[in-house]
Amino acid sequence: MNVREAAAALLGTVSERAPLSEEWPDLDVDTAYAIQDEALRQRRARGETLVGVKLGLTSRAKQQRMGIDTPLLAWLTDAMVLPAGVPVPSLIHPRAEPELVFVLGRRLAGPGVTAATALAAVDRVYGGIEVIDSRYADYRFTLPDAVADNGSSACFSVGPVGVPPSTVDLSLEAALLEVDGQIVDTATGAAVQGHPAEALALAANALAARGLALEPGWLVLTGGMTDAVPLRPGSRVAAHFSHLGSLTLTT
Ligand code: 0L1
Ligand code: MG
Repeated sequence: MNVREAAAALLGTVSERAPLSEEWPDLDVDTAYAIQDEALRQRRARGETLVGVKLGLTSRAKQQRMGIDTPLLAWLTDAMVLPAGVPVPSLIHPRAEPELVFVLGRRLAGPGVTAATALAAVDRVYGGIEVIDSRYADYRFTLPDAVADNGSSACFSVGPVGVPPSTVDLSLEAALLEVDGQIVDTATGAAVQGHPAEALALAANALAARGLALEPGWLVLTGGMTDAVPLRPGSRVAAHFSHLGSLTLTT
């Protein structure tokens, strides 16, 4: 299997499959990002538009759940945007997680980006929910597997309230995660690398190592604040943020 074949195979996966690393045992992280980039190329060839990036595995809750302590980056396209009120499409085994979402006002290029310089490039911050859907059975994978799978991305929804980042303390911004009316988890922005701007800086610096930058207008999902919860048929998952409003996903 080569990079192009792996990207096409993962893009075409509609039910659980074995981790890529089982048939490609020496798959490394750099090759996995090449697979991710090739999958983006194939998505664009079929008409999708790049709208930003997501970080994954930026909180301890997520790292402990997945047994991987290295954050990852993945691409977001317009096909992944779930407008308010639109039900989550049928997926393999979706899980939902609350995230803080930045919209960039200007280009942010590493290396050497700090949390402060990162935050200065942000136009607005929103609350959001990401729906992840690993193509791998039981969400069991190595870091290269998850990178190749574009960070388990499926779709995401951005909440109704966007504010300039200077108007809220994002380390203290709280999210309550609710499933069918029950609060199942809580976290503040500090769960994400100490401050979500640290995750944004991490993204800019990691992209710089690949000769890329974060572009104006891009969305940046900074990573699940809590562990992700299964999104079962008929259930409602809501995230309530302290200053950034609420949003609800249904199936
Ligand atoms: O958004 C995420 O945190 C996903 C990272 C990839 C691993 C996973 O499926 O949790
Ligand atoms: Mg996420």
